[in-house]
Amino acid sequence: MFPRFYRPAVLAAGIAACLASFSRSEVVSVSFTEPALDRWMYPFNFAAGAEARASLFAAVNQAGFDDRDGQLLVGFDTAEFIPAGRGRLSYKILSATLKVYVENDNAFFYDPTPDPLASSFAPNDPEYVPDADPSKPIEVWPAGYRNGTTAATFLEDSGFGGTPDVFPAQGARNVFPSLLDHAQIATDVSNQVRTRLAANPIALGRLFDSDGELAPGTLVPQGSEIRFTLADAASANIVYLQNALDTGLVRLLITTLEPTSGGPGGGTGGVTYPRIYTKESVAAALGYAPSLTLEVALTCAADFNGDDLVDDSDFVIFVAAYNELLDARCDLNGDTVTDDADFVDFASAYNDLLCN
Ligand SMILES: [Ca+2]
Ligand SMILES: [Ca+2]
Ligand SMILES: [Ca+2]
Ligand SMILES: [Ca+2]
Repeated sequence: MFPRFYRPAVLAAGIAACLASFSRSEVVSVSFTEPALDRWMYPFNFAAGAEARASLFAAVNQAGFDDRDGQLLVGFDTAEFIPAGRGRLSYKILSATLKVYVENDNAFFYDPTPDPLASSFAPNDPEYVPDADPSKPIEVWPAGYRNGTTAATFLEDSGFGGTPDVFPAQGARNVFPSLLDHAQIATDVSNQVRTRLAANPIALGRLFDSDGELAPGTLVPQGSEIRFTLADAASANIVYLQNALDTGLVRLLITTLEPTSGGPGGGTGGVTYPRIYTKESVAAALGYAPSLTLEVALTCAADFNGDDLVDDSDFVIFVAAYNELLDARCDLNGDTVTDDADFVDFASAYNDLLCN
């Protein structure tokens, strides 16, 4: 086992390689102006895939319903523009931005920061902490699947779910927001309040109108853009996104823990949760469909930052994953962990310097 942060002298030898042969690997920039599929994932959505909007809300601790009750699934098929099947580590995601648009007007407040999970507990719970700012952030998560469904087989109009854990709909959904381990095994976070499961989404939505980013705590006007920055090479979720490009199927779930106080799911009072335009909305013609913009460098596996070189910058990224061990970010031999075997592969590529 190499000591953590150990850097063998042999690694320095590659620096002298001639840059005259430098040739930039392919960088693909593509914008999808609407998704291949978008679907309101709610057990009583009887127009699956054809609905013009999706309500995002929670039914926290309501037996028979998931904590994250109303969710929006969005899917983009990327293979036509970004060749699939090159191997996960060939895809260096330089930027990835998902945008969706708010359908309702002044119904909820802009919360751009994470809320503690305990702020969703019952106020009489000993672990409850108050929410420090109004509303809940809007989150995007990797999609996980159950009941034999997959990203390839679950279509916009596919069935919501299978047999529920608790009638009528708890724990039933075929597609769910997920916490992924290093082997990309998905755990459903739809009930993370009642199960007290700590997990982080890929990103929180930032909200913009034509004047720029909204001020936190203000009511959100209709037509506001919800912007998710998906790519952060330091996040373990980068592995999910790279796998998605390798299969050509990017599938994401947008959800919030904002509870219903009206509308579907019970309760009284007005709507206090976001509603999002789908591609079927009348407004889609005005550009309100969910969109995805990607910039991806197709480079060699050990070039972790996608600049076509395997150098010290990549070593820094390697060390971060190596120190986690149960982390596939720099898993060059495909066994789901980043360890000494990967270091040997990395050192070889480092000594070559140029991707080949
Ligand atoms: Ca749809
Ligand atoms: Ca809040
Ligand atoms: Ca590099
Ligand atoms: Ca490995």
